[in-house]
Amino acid sequence: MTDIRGFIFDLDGVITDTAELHYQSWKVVADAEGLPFTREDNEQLRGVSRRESLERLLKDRPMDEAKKLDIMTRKNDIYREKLKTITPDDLLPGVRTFIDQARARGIKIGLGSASRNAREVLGSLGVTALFDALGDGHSVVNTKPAPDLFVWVAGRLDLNPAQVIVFEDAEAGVDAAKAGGFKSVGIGHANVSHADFVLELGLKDITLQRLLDIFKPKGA
Ligand code: B16
Ligand code: MG
Repeated sequence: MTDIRGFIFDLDGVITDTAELHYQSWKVVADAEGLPFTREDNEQLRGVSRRESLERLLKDRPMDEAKKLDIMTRKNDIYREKLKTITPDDLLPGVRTFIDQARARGIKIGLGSASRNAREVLGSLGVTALFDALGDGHSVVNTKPAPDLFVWVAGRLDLNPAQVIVFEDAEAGVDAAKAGGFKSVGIGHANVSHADFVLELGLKDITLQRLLDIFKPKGA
């Protein structure tokens, strides 16, 4: 095992909770299109791209590309309006302290979010400057559960995956971390039990030192 030199954080569900805003936005367009969509359905959209979200929402219902683009644009316009309400108070508990402590220890910090709005959200949260590398929905072609986004961020941090812990709230995100050879911490209790370690209550539930101890190489 290698010493941990970097952390890559997912955004929605790890640093802040935009899932409800995604839900409300998809709900408006789903209702307008007569597509059934519930909060439970929304859980299946965690961590997956906007396009994959629409595909899951449609299930097997056929739709031409122009219509899909129209729906994705409408959803995003609504979502971006809602993002205007985000402030530093929307950081999830424990996040700021955890990242500050990690930086003080020389651990490099990356973002690995599927969202194309991630930079704006980080800015509204007032935490952009804490990140050494930002990977978002514009960074790579293959989205989670492909490992590409996390590998791209690790490259920017000049680290190997084995030196990095990925923090993820989504099944697809933990799958991506594992596929890339990263260590993983699952946040929450929705389908992340295959992570190396699970924090049901989020980053407020652990100190930096304890987490590093958990991932310390055996015998070190
Ligand atoms: P956008 P994450 C993901 O964020 C959300 O969990 C997911 O619900 C959303 O579809 C995806 O971002 C794309 O977002 O429409 O803003 O590009 O968890 O990867 O930070
Ligand atoms: Mg997420």
